[in-house]
Amino acid sequence: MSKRVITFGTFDVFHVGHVNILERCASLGHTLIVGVSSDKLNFNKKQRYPIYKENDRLKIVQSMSFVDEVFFEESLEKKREYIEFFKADILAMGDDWKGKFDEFSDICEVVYFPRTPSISTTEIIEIVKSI
Ligand code: C2G
Repeated sequence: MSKRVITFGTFDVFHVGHVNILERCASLGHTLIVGVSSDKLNFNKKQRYPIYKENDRLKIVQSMSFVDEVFFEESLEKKREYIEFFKADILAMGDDWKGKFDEFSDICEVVYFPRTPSISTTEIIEIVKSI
């Protein structure tokens, strides 16, 4: 059966860990929908804006061959609405979120993939700062 997969993320300073998770998410179904968190959501969450602006982050994610649909995730509280609106059969995330989205297992399958080790946006920013 053809399945619709949804995932969420900031995807700031896009790196291979982001490619890997999107590739893994895509492998679960025939359509991959990605919610890219808005600049405002990030500011509210972390009191700082991402390095890349939301339109650029969205464009980078959209350009991946295995991504079919993108949208801005405006609120962390709207996951259920997004899952229902996009008719997702599966919600897939990296395992730093393990258990956090199990509440949605009444409307879709919830899958967590292992994170790619030794790379993160925070680490890249720290390395660049120290050069
Ligand atoms: N990721 C990964 N391996 C890494 C880094 C990130 O698998 N080395 C995954 C994360 O687990 C996540 C996705 O890449 O599934 C996006 O990560 P971030 O850009 O850090 O986004 P995040 O802060 O997790 O935002 O509603 C939830 C938020 O929008 C998620």
